[in-house]
Amino acid sequence: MTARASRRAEAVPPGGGASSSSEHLAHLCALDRKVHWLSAWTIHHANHLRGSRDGLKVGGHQASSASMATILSALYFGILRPQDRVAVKPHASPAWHAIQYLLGRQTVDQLQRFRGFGGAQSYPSRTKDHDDVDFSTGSVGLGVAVTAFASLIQDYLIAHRRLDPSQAGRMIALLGDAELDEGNIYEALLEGAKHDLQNCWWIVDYNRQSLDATTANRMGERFTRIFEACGWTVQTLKYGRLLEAAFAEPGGEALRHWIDAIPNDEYATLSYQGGSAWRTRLHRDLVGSAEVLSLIDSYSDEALATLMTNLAGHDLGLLLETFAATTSATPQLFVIYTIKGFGLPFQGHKDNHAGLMTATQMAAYRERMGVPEGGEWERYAGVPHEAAAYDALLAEVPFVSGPRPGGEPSVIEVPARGAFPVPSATESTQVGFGKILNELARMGGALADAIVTTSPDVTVSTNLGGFVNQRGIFSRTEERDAFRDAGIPSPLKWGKGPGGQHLELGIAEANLFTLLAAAGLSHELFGARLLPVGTLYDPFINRGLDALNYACYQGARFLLAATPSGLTLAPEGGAHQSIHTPLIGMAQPGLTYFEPAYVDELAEIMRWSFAHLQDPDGGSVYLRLSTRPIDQPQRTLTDAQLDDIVRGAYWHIPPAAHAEVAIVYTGAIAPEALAAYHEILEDTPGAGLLAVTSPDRLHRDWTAAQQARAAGDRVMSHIEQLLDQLPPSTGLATVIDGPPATLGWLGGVRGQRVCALGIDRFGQSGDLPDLYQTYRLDAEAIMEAVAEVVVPASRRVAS
Ligand SMILES: Cc1ncc(C[n+]2csc(CCOP(=O)(O)OP(=O)(O)O)c2C)c(N)n1
Ligand SMILES: [Mg+2]
Repeated sequence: MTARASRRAEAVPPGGGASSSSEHLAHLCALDRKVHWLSAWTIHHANHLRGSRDGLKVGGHQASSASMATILSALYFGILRPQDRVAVKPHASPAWHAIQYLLGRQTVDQLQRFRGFGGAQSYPSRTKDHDDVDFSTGSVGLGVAVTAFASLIQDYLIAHRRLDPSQAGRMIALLGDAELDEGNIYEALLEGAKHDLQNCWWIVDYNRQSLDATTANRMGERFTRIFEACGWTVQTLKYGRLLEAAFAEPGGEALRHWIDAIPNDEYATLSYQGGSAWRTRLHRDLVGSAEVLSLIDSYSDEALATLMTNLAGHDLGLLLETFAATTSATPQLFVIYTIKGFGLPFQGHKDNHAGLMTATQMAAYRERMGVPEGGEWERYAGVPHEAAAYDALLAEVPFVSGPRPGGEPSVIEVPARGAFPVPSATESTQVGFGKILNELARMGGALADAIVTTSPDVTVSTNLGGFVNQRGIFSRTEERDAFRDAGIPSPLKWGKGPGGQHLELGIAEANLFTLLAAAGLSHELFGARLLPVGTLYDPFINRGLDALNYACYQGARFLLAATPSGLTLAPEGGAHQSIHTPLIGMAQPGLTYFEPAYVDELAEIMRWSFAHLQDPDGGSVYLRLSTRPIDQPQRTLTDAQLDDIVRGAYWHIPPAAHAEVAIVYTGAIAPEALAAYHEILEDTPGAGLLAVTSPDRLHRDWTAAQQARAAGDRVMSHIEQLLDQLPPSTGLATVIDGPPATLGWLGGVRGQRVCALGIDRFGQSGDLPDLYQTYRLDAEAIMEAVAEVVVPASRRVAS
């Protein structure tokens, strides 16, 4: 080895750029080393030291954390301001928690319980973690998209003068490169382009590895073209300053060409193998190029390995400079080259995704990081300077320079009972929904002003038109309605402007739910409460289901009106008829499902919903509505009945004490239930007719009462109280335009016989009489169900 080679042999640690000249940068590099160390140690502790009671692998991603740690350090220690919001690549959560720990926002106890009960969560969680997660992540792609919609909501609040422009933050997503395969990212990208997205950064940890293997070659350039086509600025950061310096030396250009051209998997292989493998390969490929080979040979093996893996994502100084220089509001895609597992024994190995260092490897890593045994959790163990220097630096970090937006949101009063219009004699719940929103818009006040409606290209067909006509469509800039200007009649005003309260989306239902997630967190993200109301066709809930789940998981608050629904969509046929959505509504945490039959029920449910959306213990609401016009009961509901409607059920016609049977119905099938009821009265006098407005609330209340009783409380659930009015031998015939299981469980409440009607196969086009008959939802079928529970089939067959 030459003298020159030994001079170059100083290994550059993780985070250390070649030009870490200033003391400040040196301190930051030391902190970045702590992030690398603490994230690896947190995972190691959870897997190897905490002890296991169940034999399950605890897991955690040392390689993915190491890949992104320096990007996180640059952002949190130098770039972010309190109003910036970040969605962190889910499996880099240990690195993020380590940073919060260094900033004094996370405890050792939480880190020590990482992935354990009550400890730091595996993937950042707004609701479960204690250290102020901005956006939950986990299902890759969704955390990326939500930042675009949060930015749109931020613009909305600024335009509505509910957020000072000086408080505008950057909405930032940190993502893995394989995450870029998720289609929902491109749906959000297109929608963002339509809404003139700004203040949004997506930062790709471009390690060219997915979970399974190395990823396809040269995708970076393709992503650039896609994003640029959508109006984004793309900044590709490929090499660190060590490599850039080497490229500037004689032979350096050849080295750049070589490294630019090497396939991803071969680069990864060499990164794993280390110095001598690099040398052998470079000699083989560059044979005859004396200049470059002499450049290469001026490095020791160790220094060569350091040089060849000196990618931009591990150069803290370069990252800080690049981010700091990015001041434009134009959305930015940063493609930042990294190595998965950087600095760890399995760096670059294609199988490193779930790889864990062994105890021996961890001990070696500890030594390399200068951390003494026993000092593993110490904040500054292994740093070269006095703790006070780091304390001072961290206290000055811009991210902690002021309070974050949010705080106690205002509570908006909801209208009193009876404030909504009386329905027409015959009406559908969808029309009723539109009229109620229309009336709210007309009435004005804080509630109407807080509502923001949105729909994926079904605004008109889900009856949002009345609200939109009165409140306008949102756009940061004024856009005139060309049809109106031309004097062409249209029931809808389609002009747009900054004061508009409707966000029109393209047909991408995942975007609807991701927008609802962002808007439904507005009070927490921006300190300004919105009451988002989204509409879509019920069958297309499936289309955005993961985004819906994501919105609920984060605790977002919104009202979802899914309409029309069920087989009752008759002529639209099987592709549009929603079958299993009631079970989604029942099973989805954070979302309360209602399916009223009548508009007076709907009015009370909507009133309750606007309060529930704001209740700290509340949640979101899903209304499953219908376009089927049905005769509305001419009645004035009592307060007790209105309470029961919201609790999930009421006796539409109360049973007599000796009732042999009760018909139980949910939703638009009410006329068939009523018709069957009148038909059976002669044979089964005293029968009851039970209206279930929310199978979900009923069921949750029932299981909650069971739990409470297990804990010694003497409580009865609402459904137990209602069914208590029947003799235990009374049979139940249930019917819903949805899965029979939605109501079938009612038999378990008091051990009653049940015959549950509903849909369990795909529908088809037809009119209601044909379809209801074919799928056994008509009065005839309900009467047969009654016969089944009054005289069980076994007895009928025997007789
Ligand atoms: C929707 C979804 N599908 C699958 C997974 C499982 N998964 C977690 S990370 C990952 C791949 C990660 O690759 P990349 O995004 O490049 O991140 P890296 O670990 O390389 O930094 C997969 C498939 C997931 N979390 N979410
Ligand atoms: Mg990757």
